[in-house]
Amino acid sequence: MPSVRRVSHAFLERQGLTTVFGNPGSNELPFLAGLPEGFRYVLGLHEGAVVGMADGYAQATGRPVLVNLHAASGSGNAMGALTNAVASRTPLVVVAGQQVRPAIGLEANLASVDAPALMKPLVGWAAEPTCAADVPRALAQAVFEARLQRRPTYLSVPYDDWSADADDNARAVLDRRVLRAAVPGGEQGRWLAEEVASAARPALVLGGDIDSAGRFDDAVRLAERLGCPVWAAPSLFRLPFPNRHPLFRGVLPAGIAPVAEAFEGHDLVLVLGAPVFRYHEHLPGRYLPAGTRLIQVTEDASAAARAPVGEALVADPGAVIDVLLASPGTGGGAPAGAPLPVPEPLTAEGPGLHPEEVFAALREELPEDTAYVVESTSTNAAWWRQMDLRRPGSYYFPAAGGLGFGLPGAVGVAMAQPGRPVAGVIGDGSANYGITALWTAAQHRVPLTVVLLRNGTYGALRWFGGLLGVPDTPGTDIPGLDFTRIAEGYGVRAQHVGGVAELRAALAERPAGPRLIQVDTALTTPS
Ligand code: TZD
Ligand code: CA
Repeated sequence: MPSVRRVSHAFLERQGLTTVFGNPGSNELPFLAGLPEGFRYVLGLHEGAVVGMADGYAQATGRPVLVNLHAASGSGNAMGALTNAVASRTPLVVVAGQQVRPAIGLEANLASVDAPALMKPLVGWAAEPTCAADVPRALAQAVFEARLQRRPTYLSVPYDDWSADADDNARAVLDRRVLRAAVPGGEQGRWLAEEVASAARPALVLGGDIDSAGRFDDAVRLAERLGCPVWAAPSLFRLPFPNRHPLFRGVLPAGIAPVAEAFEGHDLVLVLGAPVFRYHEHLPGRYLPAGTRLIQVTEDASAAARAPVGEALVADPGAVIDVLLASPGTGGGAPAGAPLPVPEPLTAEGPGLHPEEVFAALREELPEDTAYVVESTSTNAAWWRQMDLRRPGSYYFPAAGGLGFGLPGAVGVAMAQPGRPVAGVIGDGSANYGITALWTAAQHRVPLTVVLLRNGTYGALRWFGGLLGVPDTPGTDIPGLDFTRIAEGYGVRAQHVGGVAELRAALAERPAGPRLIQVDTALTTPS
């Protein structure tokens, strides 16, 4: 009779989860023993980096990815990174090792006392199988739940389970398939098309889910057909629309009152693939202006249920785009004009470059199809003023605002898309939360450019301190960090560039593996 381990490996292979991001301990070794040939174990040196890399990899491939963590301690280290994966709706399947069954109740060292409860508020589903024979089925559920809910799931497995026998019933999971249809019914489709067709001044709000679902180009078609303005939803983690398209109005501000202000004059706001809304700064006010209706289309049933305003349809927003494109009443838009021009980059006084000068250099020196993973918080306005992103999958940002996604995420995106240029744009504060991903990049020779913006401070916090009326808090400056030496310690070649010309010359090089370019920048404000 095959072992639970053999059946589980075979299941993962059939489902295409053969790249495993992990950091193991003793509890996990019995699962990893005898991994079949086609598997690749990508070792990360800290669980935050492990999850960040897996998140980037899963987002860029669009498929569930297996994450292997050590008991409660490793799972705890991963928790902050999981907040981002929840918000970006990334299907991560976390399998953690547990002590042997007889030792859990005793709270032996490395026993995770109530493993599912530890993770439950974050993940979409968490369990520890009630007996060894149930492990393959539970693993299958972890994969299917992650795929269906688009949310991380968590399975804790006592390590003595892996060598147990798997009977015929346990093997039945090998042939399982779980499919989903998320196309709106005919009546719902007609209702939506009529609402959109009869709106005098509709507006579109697109969430990151549109890019995750591969509907970036379809969203452009829809907007041009409707001829209506397009915003990206607040707290954007992926770009759903070309940012210099003449219909694009930018990313909505993440506050209640300013969102309502932006919608002034529109009778219908159609939100596709986003919560309503992921606000940040608490700026109270009415949710919508008088006379504005809102219809939200999302696959995330919880996001539909918790929205404070509007009507919602739980369906695949991509399928809804198809319905609207096929509906005769929704035409009327004029062909879009040329992309909006990029302004001259601002310059800074003093020694550091203005972030706009850095981003102008990226735009002009890196290939047009570069995928950017950004975690630099005070430079947001400068970023959108300078960049010209026209392709799907061009932009990733920590979805819940938890730092530590950027650098690992960039490594994961680059591993997922070996043919596409990838750049991480990382602040000197952010870099530290996921810095160990540099080692994995070096070991796997991941082709990746990390542009490290060093302004010596937590710039965004300084700005927030001003907004909150507490400008003089401790703990916001980070002098004395040299990322060229840190990177070299992890095996990544690195250089410090002094000025724009040196930066541009460095960016024009195309090394085969990872490299880090550190540039000193001036402090600017995020908006
Ligand atoms: N810890 C974690 C895990 N996530 C966070 N978001 C923070 C702390 C708080 N935080 C921000 O929200 S922005 C920021 C911190 C510490 C500063 C980031 O500094 P940076 O970028 O150097 O990366 P800027 O451009 O200097 O702001
Ligand atoms: Ca900084």
